[in-house]
Amino acid sequence: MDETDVLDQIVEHPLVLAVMDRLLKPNYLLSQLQVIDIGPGEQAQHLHPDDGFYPNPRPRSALSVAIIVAVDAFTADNGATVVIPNSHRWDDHLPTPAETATAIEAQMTPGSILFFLGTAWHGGGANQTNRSRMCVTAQYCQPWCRTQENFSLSVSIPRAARSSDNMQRLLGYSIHPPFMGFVNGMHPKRLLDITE
Ligand SMILES: O=C(O)CCC(=O)C(=O)O
Repeated sequence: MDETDVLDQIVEHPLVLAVMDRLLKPNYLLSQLQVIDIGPGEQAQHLHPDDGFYPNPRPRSALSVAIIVAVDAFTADNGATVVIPNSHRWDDHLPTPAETATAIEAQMTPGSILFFLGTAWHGGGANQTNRSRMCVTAQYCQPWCRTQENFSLSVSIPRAARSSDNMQRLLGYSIHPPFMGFVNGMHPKRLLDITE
């Protein structure tokens, strides 16, 4: 078992994929997968949109969608993620102090999921407690975008071969029509057949 196998069930949870199916084009990709632990006394993270590194000017449709799954309860004082409502519609400006003041905390019970578009301004909150606040976060992007983590290099072909069809698709064993993602002129899943 690899270290992140346990997270597959979150990445490909039917509820999560159902939302991604609505918001992204077929054969969207897993862009990033992380565990984030905000320790006691940590200051609030700078607010940011997750897909800001794609240079296309705003306002625009989101090129990615994020989930944050609470492992610990998210509370007002332990670093719950804060999100600025409607900021996914903004142009390229930075949040003003008045806009920053409208950010709301995503208070969640363990196991709850926060979904937000990659264009939405958000950040980890300040942890004013003496216990850490852990979450699992994943980002999914349009099938024509470059992913943040290069999963086609970091996940071995044998490991991909024993993953589910959904995971294989999310890791890049898929084609965005007419032929983005091909390998040697063939569908990339052919690589997995050869391994088997
Ligand atoms: O941990 C969180 O609440 C948010 C983290 C985040 O937005 C990030 O690391 O980009």
